[in-house]
Amino acid sequence: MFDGLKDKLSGFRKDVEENAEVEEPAEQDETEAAESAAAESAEADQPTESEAETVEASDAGGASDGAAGGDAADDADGADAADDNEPSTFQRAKAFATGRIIIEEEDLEQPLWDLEMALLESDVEMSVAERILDTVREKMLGESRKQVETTGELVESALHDALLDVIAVGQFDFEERIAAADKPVTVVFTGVNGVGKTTSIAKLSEWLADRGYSSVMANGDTYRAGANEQIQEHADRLDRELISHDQGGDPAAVIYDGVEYAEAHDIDVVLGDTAGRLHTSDDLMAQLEKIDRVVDPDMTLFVDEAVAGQDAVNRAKEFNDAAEIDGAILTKADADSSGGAAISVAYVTGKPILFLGTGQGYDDLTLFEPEELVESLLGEE
Ligand SMILES: Nc1nc2c(ncn2[C@@H]2O[C@H](COP(=O)(O)OP(=O)(O)O)[C@@H](O)[C@H]2O)c(=O)[nH]1
Ligand SMILES: [Mg+2]
Repeated sequence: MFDGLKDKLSGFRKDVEENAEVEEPAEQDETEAAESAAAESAEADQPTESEAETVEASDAGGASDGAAGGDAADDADGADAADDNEPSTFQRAKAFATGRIIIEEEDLEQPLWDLEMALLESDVEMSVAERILDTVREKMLGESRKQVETTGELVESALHDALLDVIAVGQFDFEERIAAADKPVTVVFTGVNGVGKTTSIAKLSEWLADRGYSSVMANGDTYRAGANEQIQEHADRLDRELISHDQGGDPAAVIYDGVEYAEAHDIDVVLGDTAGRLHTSDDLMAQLEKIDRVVDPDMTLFVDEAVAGQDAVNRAKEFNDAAEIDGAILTKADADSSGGAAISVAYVTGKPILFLGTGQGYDDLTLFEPEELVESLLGEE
């Protein structure tokens, strides 16, 4: 799951690590020291060979313009290796001990550009990619930089915060919401055809049963031939009640019947399926609007497939605009390596992803945990 994105994020870490090494404070101090020593020796005109400082100075002068020349340079060469390395190693150790890693803005430019390209290639929505970059830049260059031991850690902590910031938008505890709501709780599922709405209803029915909640399914997909039979099969297998009308009937009426059934039989949750048609279809949107009016669902969940990437993100936005959603279920995450939809949907809609579909079995529904996802994206394995 999301392996492609994982690789790209670790590519960014490596990029920054390579660039940052050049800019550690130890190296800067050394350069400054060499420069000021060189200036002193220029004033002194003829270098005195006895002092280590002078050896370093003539060394630096020789490297830049060869002005030191002559005997002094020859002598300096002999002492070169030892004297040149010692302060640098010492200072570098000191820099690591204090945990200060200096990363200059220009060192981040190329890695950040590469990261942006990688995110966009992974189907992360543009505004989401930009937000991630802004956070990473701010965390890595800002004053509030944490004390960390390595550049890798600094990158990881910046990426962690940046990803969590966009992924965790609007998160709430689904089970708590169900527990707290007056029963029956009516949940309506929207989304285009073939993305896994009906399967997700069956899975969620099972997920709820595992937590002690009873549920009834109501087939508001009165549009598609065979829809009743398909959901009936799930209901039979799971031993759930299904409320359905004939094909062509009024979806709002079916779900309304589902609510009445739940009230009469003390059922906790009504799971209302709807027809998946083009999100641009006025007819469908009118249907959803009627369901909203007649049934007044407690929750509307938008379902789409993670593998649809950018398309799923766009549809989430459009469905949310047409019939406001409370959250999303991303299916087929088991087949998705890009991870773009999983990262983008919440930020773009302002509504959280609540579940991931991770296979075709009834148990293949995982509660979406932003922190867990971020950790797995940044994980080593
Ligand atoms: N691999 C995988 N397949 C899924 C998942 N969810 C649904 N599917 C499959 O996607 C297809 C369409 O699902 P369906 O529930 O009929 O979609 P609907 O038209 O939105 O109701 C079916 O073959 C499902 O088995 C998932 O999480 N992973
Ligand atoms: Mg269906």
